[in-house]
Parts: sequence; C-alpha cells; structure tokens
Amino acid sequence: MADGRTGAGISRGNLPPLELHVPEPRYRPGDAVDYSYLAIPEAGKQPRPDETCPAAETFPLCDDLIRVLDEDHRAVGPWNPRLDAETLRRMLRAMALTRAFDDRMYRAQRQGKTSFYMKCTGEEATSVASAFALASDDMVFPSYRQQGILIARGYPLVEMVNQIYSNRADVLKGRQLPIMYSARDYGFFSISGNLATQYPQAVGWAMASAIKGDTRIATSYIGEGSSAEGDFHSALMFAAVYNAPVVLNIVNNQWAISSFSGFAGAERSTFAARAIGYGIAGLRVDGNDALAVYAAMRWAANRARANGGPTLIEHFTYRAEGHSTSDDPSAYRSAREREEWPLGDPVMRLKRHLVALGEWSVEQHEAMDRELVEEVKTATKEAEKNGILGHGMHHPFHTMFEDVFEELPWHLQEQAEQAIRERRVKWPDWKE
Ligand SMILES: Cc1ncc(C[n+]2csc(CCOP(=O)(O)OP(=O)(O)O)c2C)c(N)n1
Ligand SMILES: [Mg+2]
Repeated sequence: MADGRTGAGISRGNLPPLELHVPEPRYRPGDAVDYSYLAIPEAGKQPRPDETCPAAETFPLCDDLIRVLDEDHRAVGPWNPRLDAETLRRMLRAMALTRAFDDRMYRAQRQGKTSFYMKCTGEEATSVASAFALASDDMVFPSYRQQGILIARGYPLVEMVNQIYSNRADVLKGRQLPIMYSARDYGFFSISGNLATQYPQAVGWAMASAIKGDTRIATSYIGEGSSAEGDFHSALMFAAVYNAPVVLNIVNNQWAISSFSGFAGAERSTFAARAIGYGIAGLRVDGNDALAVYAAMRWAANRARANGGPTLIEHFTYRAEGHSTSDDPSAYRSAREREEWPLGDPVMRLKRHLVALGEWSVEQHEAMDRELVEEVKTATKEAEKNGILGHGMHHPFHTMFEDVFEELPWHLQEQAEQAIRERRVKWPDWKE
C-alpha cells in the first residue's frame, strides 16, 4: 500500500514485525525430562555474609543456591546451622507427620469426608524447617501449602481435621474452605485464598510491631505464581522503604496449578533476584534441604530482629503432586519431572543425614512412620465423631448469620428466617 500499511500493520522498511514471547514449559505429558539446564551448585560452597551486612552483599546469593547437605548426607559449609541431634529428629518427625497427615486427608477427600484438600508433598522442609528457625511467637502469614508450620508449632491435628470436615467442632464454624486454617494462639494468621494478600499483611504487621517497640517479627509465604500479583510489589516497596522486620518467602515449586513458573517471570531471572531491585537482602535456597532452609530463615530472622531489615527468600523446590484434590497434573506436565527431580526428597535427605551421623536408623524411621500413621488415624477418628461432610453435623444453620454485627440488622434477620423456613420445606426431617 502507498502509505506503507500492510495487512498486518504498519511496516517500516526492513524492520521485523514486533512479536511477543509466550512462555511454554519445557516438558509436556509423555516427554522425557532433562534437568541438565539447571545450575545446581555443590553444597557448602555458598558464602554466608554477616546477618547485618549491607543488602548488596547478599545479591550474588540471589542467583546461587544455598545448600548444606552434600552427596554423602553430611552437613557442610558456612550455612551449616549445627543443630543438635535432638532438634534434627524433632524436625524430621514434624516433616514426616506433615506427610502422613497429607496422605490421610487426601484419602479422606477421595472417600467423600471432605470436599477439598491440598498436599505439600516434597515441600515439607520449606514450612517445617523454617518454622523451627523462628521464635514460637513470631507472626506467620501463610498460604494454603504451609500446614507444616501448624504441625511444627504443635497445633492439635484433631482441630485441623475438624476444620477440614467443617463439622460442629470446627473452630471456624464451617465458614472457611477446608484447609484454610486460622490459629491466633499459634501465631498463624487466617489463610486466605486470595493469592499474595499475605505479603502486605505481613509487612503491615511487621511495621506495627516496630512502631510498638515489640521484638516479634513477621513472616509470610506465597508461591512463585503468586509473586506475579501486584500485592507482591507493593509489599516489597513498603518493606524496603521502612526497613520492616519481615521475612518474605517465595516457595518456588515451579507450578501454579497448570501454569509453569515462566508465566511469573522465571525465564528472566530467579525469584530471589526481585530483592535486588528493591535493595533488600535476598537469598535463594535449596528448598528440599531442611538444613539450608533452617539456616536461611534463621539468618533472615536474626537480621530482621536486629533491625537489619527485610529479606526475600526463594525456596527452590518442586510440587511433587497435584495442585489440590481438584487437579490432575498428568493433563499438563510430564510425570518424569518428579522422577528426575535432582534435589531429591526433603524427608529422605534429612533422614539420611541423621543416619550418617549415627543418630538415627532405618528401623527407627520405619517405627516412627508407623507411629505417625497411628497418630493421624487417632486424630481423624476423634474428629469424625464431630461429623464429616454430608452428615449434617456442622454448626447450626443460623450461625452463618452471626459474628459480623453485634446486633443482627433487620434485613439479615429476615434472610436468616427465610433460609431456615426454606430448609424446613426442602428437608422436613432435618434436625438442628
Ligand atoms: C488473586 C487470585 N488469583 C487466582 C487465584 C486462583 N488460584 C488459586 S491457587 C493458584 C495457583 C498459585 O500458584 P503458586 O502461587 O505458585 O502457589 P502453589 O499453589 O504452587 O503453592 C491460582 C491461580 C486465587 N486464588 N487468587
Ligand atoms: Mg507454585
């Protein structure tokens, strides 16, 4: 055309037409998997700067991977937290209990006892080991895959199951999706399904703690997919500007339901490297190495507590199972990804470390696993007495209208009466 227009747009001489890049995961169902593109450095080789160093000293670590457990299951290098054997065994137990709990609750969903469940298989170290590195009253703003923190803090399993079953003993009265716990006495903020909201809340809480002259710090956990939300950036900006005493964790399990991490920017840089732009400390850690996770969190918590400022920690890991009970990962990713995953299994790695130290044995581990299965079973049986999905043993119907207003306004009063009336018509035999 005379004005230089073409069918596709405006052409300028020999310039190529503009195009966008749409990320595509490396592997799809049935594909062979090759992880040789991943840079996995030797354990123990990463420098450990002073906890109150200028943030810039951590920047090389944003592109590295802090690792403590080596190929021979020994703990090596400056990040070795040198935990005593008893603490290591407690940590191992909490991780194995988290897994046993997940397995049983997954089956409970398949049996129709609850509508929904989410496992954290393969990611137990990111929550359990980091919880061990915090003070018990530090405030946690978790997402839905940090059940390991509640378990590490000793929250009763039976309360977790009551919540999952939305039964009459559910302390949240059936008002939250199963697994969206809330435990004020355990410093565990109510889980919200709205991704990344946890970050600004954690930063705000941390700022309030500082304003009050308190010594408690805040921490939060979101997935790598959630880091694409605007809330992520607002939170980092506030944390950086006010030097808030907060530790912000990104659990990079490489998948956000069926979207791979490339859609959150993983093809461009690491997630830890987001810290560099904000001028705050950043650490990238082997998320399947419980000792490295512990050490990174302890470093960041000490830094925050000493007014050294916020830290962004990326836990590099892999979501070994489906996103939730509503998901089928075989539809969008290769099953070989899990099999070939080079950072191993966090429970097995810690177990082998303890065995190598002579502080644990295969027999002890098997006995512990059997014990944990029983412990979870006892808790579920106890919770089942309070009801399961569909048995009607939930909180009385009218309670859904309570606890928001001190006095129920007339329009809600009317709605409540109407709801109860309609229910009597629909289910005349229903007893409340
Ligand atoms: C604001 C918002 N957007 C979308 C969703 C739907 N959603 C729930 S979980 C999820 C994936 C999150 O992935 P990631 O942050 O990587 O965490 P992961 O599930 O891998 O632990 C999405 C998109 C949501 N709950 N909230
Ligand atoms: Mg993810």
